Amino acid sequence: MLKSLILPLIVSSLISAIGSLDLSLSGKIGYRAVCYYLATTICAVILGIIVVTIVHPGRGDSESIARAGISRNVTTVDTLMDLFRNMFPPNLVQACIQQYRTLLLAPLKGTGDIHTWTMSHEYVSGTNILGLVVFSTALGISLGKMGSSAEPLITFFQGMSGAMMTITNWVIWFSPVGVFFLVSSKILEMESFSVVIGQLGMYFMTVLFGLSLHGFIVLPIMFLIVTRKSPFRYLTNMGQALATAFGTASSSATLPVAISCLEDKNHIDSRVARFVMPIGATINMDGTALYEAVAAIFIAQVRGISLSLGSLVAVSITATAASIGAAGIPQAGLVTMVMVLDTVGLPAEDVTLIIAVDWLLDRFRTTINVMGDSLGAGIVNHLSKGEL
Ligand code: 7O9
Repeated sequence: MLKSLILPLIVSSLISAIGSLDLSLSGKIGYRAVCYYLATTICAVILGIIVVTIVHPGRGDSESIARAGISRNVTTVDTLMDLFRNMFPPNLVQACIQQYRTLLLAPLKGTGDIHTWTMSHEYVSGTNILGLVVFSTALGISLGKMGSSAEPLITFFQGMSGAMMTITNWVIWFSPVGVFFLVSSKILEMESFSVVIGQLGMYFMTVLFGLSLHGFIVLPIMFLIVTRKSPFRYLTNMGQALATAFGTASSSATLPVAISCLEDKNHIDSRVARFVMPIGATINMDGTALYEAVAAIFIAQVRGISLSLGSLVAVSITATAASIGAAGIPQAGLVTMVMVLDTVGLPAEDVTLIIAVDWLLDRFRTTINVMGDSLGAGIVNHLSKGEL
């Protein structure tokens, strides 16, 4: 139910929020939000690298961990270029259901030439959310510039956005039941908790420790310093959104609930919440960035590869890029992880080492992602108060 609200909600919220703000003010708000996103994501990655280096969960006995094969021919450059190609979709209707993906085709047998790969592309199913966010932002900016002739359209999108929030408030009534069943079905699917956690226990705890440090210490301190208000009261008010994030493992599905908590319980200006949150859900993933850095270094440790300072820097850059780009990369989950592994020269199949606990860690990192977006909305709202 929440997922069905995402598409109309982000499009109408972005257009109406940006359209109803003064152009220079929406520029400032966007700039503040993006600075916060970058700063916190980089903090998360560095924190992850420090934690995984100190705890050192990988003990170099890769044979004890089961392996399976997955392969698709991709390069990091293609993956990142797909991100830019998805930002500017040629057809908006198609963007609602498909994403662009580069294909590398192996040389044909019998043609003599065994070195030339052909580049092609395909459209895979999945909403091209990045393209829609970029277009909605552009439309919002243009409406903001047009003055009174844009008013009917702004009113229309305000109505749409308001209606989606009304439906959200109905759906929220189901959330305790929904979260309960989403989590318990996963627990029942699991063979045995000790099998899952056993081999990967240290790794699991390392990620969890890193995420908690970031979510309960780094981000709240930032919030406290900037706003001088209690971050824990603020986060308690976000409880419903955080529980939904944990239950659904999806920051996009949580978006409607998060906006509702921000506006109704934390009294964030609705123009700020509806502008900043869809962008945050798309590009700001602190938990994911921390997780990818920890996972790559853990796998290197298991394989007995020691990483130079240069590789650590490379990991932090790709993990940051992967978390910013995830929504623009088709089938992101695995692909972005492979991209980070690639920078340290590890093979793609090695993601199978950590797949067993991914579904559970996904829930924790999504919760931190939503926490980061929400605290960011509070910080941007505080900084922009005078101008609003
Ligand atoms: C996690 F803002 C929205 F609502 F428009 C929006 C819609 C869709 C935002 C993002 C997306 C989207 O498709 N995001 C996406 C995120 C796509 C693929 C992978 C991921 C990464 O997800 C996180 C992770 O796996 O670490 C996490 N599950 O925050 O949702």
